[in-house]
Amino acid sequence: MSRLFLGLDSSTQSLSAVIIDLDSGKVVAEEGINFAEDLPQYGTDHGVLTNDDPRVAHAPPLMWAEALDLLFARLRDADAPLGDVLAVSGSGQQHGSVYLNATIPAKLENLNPSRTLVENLAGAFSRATSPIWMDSSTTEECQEIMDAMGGATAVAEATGSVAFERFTGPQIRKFFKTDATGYADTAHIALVSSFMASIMGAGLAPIDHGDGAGMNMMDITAREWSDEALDATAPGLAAKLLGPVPSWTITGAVSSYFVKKYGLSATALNVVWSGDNPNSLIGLGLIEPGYVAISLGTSDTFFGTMQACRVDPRGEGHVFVSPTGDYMSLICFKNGSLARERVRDAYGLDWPAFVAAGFDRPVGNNGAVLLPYFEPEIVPKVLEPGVRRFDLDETDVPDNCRAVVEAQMLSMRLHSRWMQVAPTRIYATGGASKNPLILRIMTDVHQCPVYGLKVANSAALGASLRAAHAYLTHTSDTPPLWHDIVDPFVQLDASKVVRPDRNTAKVYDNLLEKYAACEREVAG
Ligand code: ADP
Ligand code: XUL
Repeated sequence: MSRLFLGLDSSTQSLSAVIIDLDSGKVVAEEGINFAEDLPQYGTDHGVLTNDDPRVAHAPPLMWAEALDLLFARLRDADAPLGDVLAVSGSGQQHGSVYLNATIPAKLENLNPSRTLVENLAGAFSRATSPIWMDSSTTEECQEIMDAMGGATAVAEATGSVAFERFTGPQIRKFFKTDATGYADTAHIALVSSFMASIMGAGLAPIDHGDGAGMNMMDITAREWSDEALDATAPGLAAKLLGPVPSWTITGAVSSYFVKKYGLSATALNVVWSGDNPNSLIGLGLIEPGYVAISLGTSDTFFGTMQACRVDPRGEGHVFVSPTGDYMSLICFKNGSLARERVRDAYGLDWPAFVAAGFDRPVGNNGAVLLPYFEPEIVPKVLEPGVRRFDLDETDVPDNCRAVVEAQMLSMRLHSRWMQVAPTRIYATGGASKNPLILRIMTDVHQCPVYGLKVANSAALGASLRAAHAYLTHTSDTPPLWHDIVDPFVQLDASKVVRPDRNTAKVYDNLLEKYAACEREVAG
């Protein structure tokens, strides 16, 4: 038997697909479209439209639709087993929003396979471009929403996060304030995820709980739109939204457009999409509280599953809903690889030399602390960039290499305390997760085993696993177990696990106190 499921991932720079075989635990097909390279006519730089105002970041939603046509054509031309797929779901970059007029439902229901998606959807937008997560132009609107709702903490307690510039509510408010006619013409506001799910399912698809939590509009515990938040955002907003619904909701069969044109089965089910972080949580197998991922990319992110809804009192972290129905936390540290690279480059080193230098110093580096705010930092909030050293001389190369990594790992430990989840295993992913110095310091600072994970496209994989879970929930009498679905796809290489040296615990407990004091001095 082989039961196949398709997962799509509409990210900032690309649209990708994986088809998994649930029974063999294998990925059987994979394709991708790069927006800037494959769709240059949209004029984006890495998927984002350039703007004179550096705070503004928008993307053309028709580009995402056209990418869907290109991707399915590639899958079909590569003889991917589209006809055997039982259910489809997807992942969208979080927070981005699509503004549609009253013509959209009819257009979705009548997608004509002899025309392209772009031709089919032309004229359906009340706003030509979509603000995405990189946009930081809504500071004023964030303040207005927080004022209307009784302050930052009140917004965080109600919606899971304080008002953030990139979150959808402040973005909607800005649109309402700057283009009242466009806002009035908007019959429906979708997220990137629900827009793509709407195309796949031939009708407006609801927003799911996971992505809904990234809007500053959903009551995080009731999992309903918060009337208070909607009122603080823009008038008449409830009528323009669909959902929020559990992440395993099936909207119906997939659109006949994809059946006739690309060979999907007419009985394949369309499952609501979610955000990229909730999908990655599943793609990395983070389904138990205490399993945490540290993704070491351009920025570093720290995320994991939580059973209780706990909101960060300092307003630095986010609470989303996990696709399992639990909660998930996410903290984003901007100076991740960026800072490590800057230190490495300052001393003219390559990565092996950086690693050797760091290992040359003792655990705890005799109390040296380096605060690596090469760029403004999100956590802790530091608006004015600057590097600060305590008991550390800039000319001591090995000390600086070790200090930057120790500071970053201590920062993660300090700023994740609010979750009240002691990690029992850490999955390290991203470009820097092959660095042995970073893994050693990570395991010792957190006193927790670290597994290096090689999951290429965790968001698309997570979407395919969510499609499988929704399908099984829908078709079987007994609810499926997430472990049964996820475990075969998350390969832990036991020989590569890095285990903490218990003798280092005390050193890092002490250094954490010192680190926190240094941080307080700089970040307040
Ligand atoms: P993103 O998804 O943000 O594009 P990646 O997960 O691809 O990022 O990671 C890219 C980063 O990985 C680069 O910024 C680079 O500095 C870092 N990196 C690559 N190799 C190493 C290494 N051996 N040690 C530390 N960092 C590394
Ligand atoms: C999360 C966030 C990004 C986007 C794009 O809050 O803004 O991770 O989801 O990847």
